[in-house]
Amino acid sequence: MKFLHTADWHIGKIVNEFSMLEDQIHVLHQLVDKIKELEVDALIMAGDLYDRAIPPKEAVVLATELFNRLIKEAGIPVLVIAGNHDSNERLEYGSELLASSDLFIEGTVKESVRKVTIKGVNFYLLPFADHVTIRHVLENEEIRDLQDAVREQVKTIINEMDTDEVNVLIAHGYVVNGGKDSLEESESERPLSIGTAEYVDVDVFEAFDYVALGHLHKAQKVKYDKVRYSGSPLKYSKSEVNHKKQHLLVDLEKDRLRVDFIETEPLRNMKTMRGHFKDIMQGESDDYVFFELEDTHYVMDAMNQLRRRYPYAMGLEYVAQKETEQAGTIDKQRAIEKKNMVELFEEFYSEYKDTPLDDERRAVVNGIWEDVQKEEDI
Ligand SMILES: [Mn+2]
Repeated sequence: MKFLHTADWHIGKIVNEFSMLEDQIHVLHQLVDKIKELEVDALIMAGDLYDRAIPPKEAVVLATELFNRLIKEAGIPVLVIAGNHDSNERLEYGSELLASSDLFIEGTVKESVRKVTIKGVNFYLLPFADHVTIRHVLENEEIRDLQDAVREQVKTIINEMDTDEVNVLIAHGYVVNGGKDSLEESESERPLSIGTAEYVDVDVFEAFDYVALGHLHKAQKVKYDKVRYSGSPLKYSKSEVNHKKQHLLVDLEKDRLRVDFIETEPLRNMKTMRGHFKDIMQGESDDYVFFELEDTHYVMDAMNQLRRRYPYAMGLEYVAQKETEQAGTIDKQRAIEKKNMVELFEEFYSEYKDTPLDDERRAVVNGIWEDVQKEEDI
């Protein structure tokens, strides 16, 4: 079985006021062209098909075109799950009927995880949902966070799974090796939950032969070769400029895994440019550019001037100023750390009252401070 693992298409995404649609049309149609040349048995889209719960109509048109081409022209089944950016219910529209046309879209969480078998390989489709929703669906009050929830969902799969067969899980979220530090994140991934742990330990997925993950925009594996993020097909934030975007071609049999990387050419690259304004204005580019100006003084109307030579200028930062500001803050912080409480109070008093602290008052403050310290010692 050979399948293509992709994720995080985020169709309809807007980055710093630039619509990515043209770029997505370019790169995703190119991907379908490549798939037609490769011998592939299925395509996986592991969540965040769209960027928003209600995608713009152009985004829906593109998704439809791509699915049509994959199924009718390339002749392969397509497996899609909802990510945290998708609307679970909307994504699932017509899903039961589409399944008979080889388009498998799993949007909402159900009591049992949907299984699709293609050429003898079982694919389990686990759409993204928060732990409260999963707790409700599974009627399990012991579920306290996302890790509990996903563990319970995986249990229901494993109970019915034949481990002699090849089993693939498709999921969306943070899967970690020990802690979240094991992952390389990007700015364009939205947090999954506020207040509770949002990550799932990789060992929850031990029983599967391959785990096709979505959510992180940088391609990476998690602890094992068989647990992978494909990453997004395009750079979607400044933090992604150094990523190498790719799609994973997975060749899988029982106890044998080979992963190859399929590359597509973007319409425009996304990059950062650092330097002085006057030097940068000597060049030009049709890429998406984030500028890091080293000038110490603000340049009048800089962005508009830059856009004459860089029509896709995305952002502008004065790095030299930022660095001096940061250095200034650090110096101040260090100076504060060196002072004792009475000195700090003296500063506060003179700033607030606009007059220095006299000896009599200093004695009072000293006395209070000594009492406080005594109490703390007890
Ligand atoms: Mn996501």
